[in-house]
Amino acid sequence: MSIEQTLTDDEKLAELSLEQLQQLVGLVEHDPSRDPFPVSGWDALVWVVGNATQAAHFFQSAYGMQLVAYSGPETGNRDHHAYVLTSGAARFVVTGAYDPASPLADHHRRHGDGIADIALSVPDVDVCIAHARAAGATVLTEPHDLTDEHGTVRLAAIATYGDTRHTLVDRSRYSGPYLPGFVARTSSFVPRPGAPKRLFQAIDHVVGNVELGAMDRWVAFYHRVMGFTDMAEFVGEDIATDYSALMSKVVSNGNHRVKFPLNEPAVGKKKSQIDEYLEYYGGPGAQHVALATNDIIGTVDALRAEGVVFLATPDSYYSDPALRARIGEVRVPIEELQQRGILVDRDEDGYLLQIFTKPLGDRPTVFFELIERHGSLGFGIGNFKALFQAIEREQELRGNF
Ligand code: TYF
Ligand code: FE
Repeated sequence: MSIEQTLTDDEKLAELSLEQLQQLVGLVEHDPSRDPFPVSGWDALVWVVGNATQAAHFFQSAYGMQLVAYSGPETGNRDHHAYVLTSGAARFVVTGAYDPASPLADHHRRHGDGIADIALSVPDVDVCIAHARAAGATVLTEPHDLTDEHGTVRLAAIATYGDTRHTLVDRSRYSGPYLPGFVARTSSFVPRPGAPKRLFQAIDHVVGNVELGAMDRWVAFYHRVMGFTDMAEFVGEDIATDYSALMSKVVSNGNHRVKFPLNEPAVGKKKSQIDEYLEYYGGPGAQHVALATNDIIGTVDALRAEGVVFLATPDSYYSDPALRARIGEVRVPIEELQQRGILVDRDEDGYLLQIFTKPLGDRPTVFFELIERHGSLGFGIGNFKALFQAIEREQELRGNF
């Protein structure tokens, strides 16, 4: 068994087994000794928002996340607030400016609420940075140690699309709640009686939207700089011109924990949803985060009870005989999925259940997907038509057509 087959500390803390991760996120075996840029998994998604204090509350109250650490003016950080939240192995860090002159205030002015940093866990920060630099990447932060009484974390950062970065994190010599400078803090939030213990267990994928004509360059970046490889699913020009108004390819790291679909707009009859994103985000950025759950029914019910709004799926989707024939038997009656608007897709490896929220913030930019995998390693290509029609209905309501 290779070291990549062992669980990350976050996964151990979340009491996830290898078998569960294989099902949840499609984890595969991988030999890191021949990988030029070994990545173990996700470290954190770092959000910049207009009001971190309230966004942290929202991620606890609606998405059932646990507050585990904090940094802010009371702890000596006079620039911003940062709340660290977890759900299973997934970690979000929600940041917002305290000082009006904070760079986070500028980030928020330009982009609105969004994901500034897709931080990845790596066994050797220096090896990754040496390889990335030789491959022509922009190194934003050189490798350095942060130390406190809990130990040492080694970090560095490289630039990716737009103003987004990948911080590379080795926390193998650290036992604190997040990073030096943070204090442990727990939720004062009391979950609703009967709510599931966790609404999601892990991050499955994070999608990037890039400019027209830039998708293949970013795919090549992830190959050359980070040693990622292509996954099978893609949307080419043929599908794009018919209805999707986007093209898409997927890259992943060696063990498939980290999967990055990359979208670019396609010229269609109407304004592409990707163009709408680029206009409102002010350039390329993270479009959606897919959260892996082992009980999408319970999760969707709990989220709806807290006021989360999902894209609607028309009844015609479920009565379509072609879809019925293709998906066959799934673990729940189709009526259960229909009641909730959950989509189904099947491929040669198995099936998946998925549903999409409306944009999280004030701008029509970042949103969530909930995904429950049963063998399928895909992204729901069979649902693209129904999904993109639903997104276009929303676009039309916003007047962005
Ligand atoms: O990650 C994916 O590829 C799927 C489908 O704007 C998707 O979740 C692709 C593009 C998009 C919304 C969903
Ligand atoms: Fe997705």
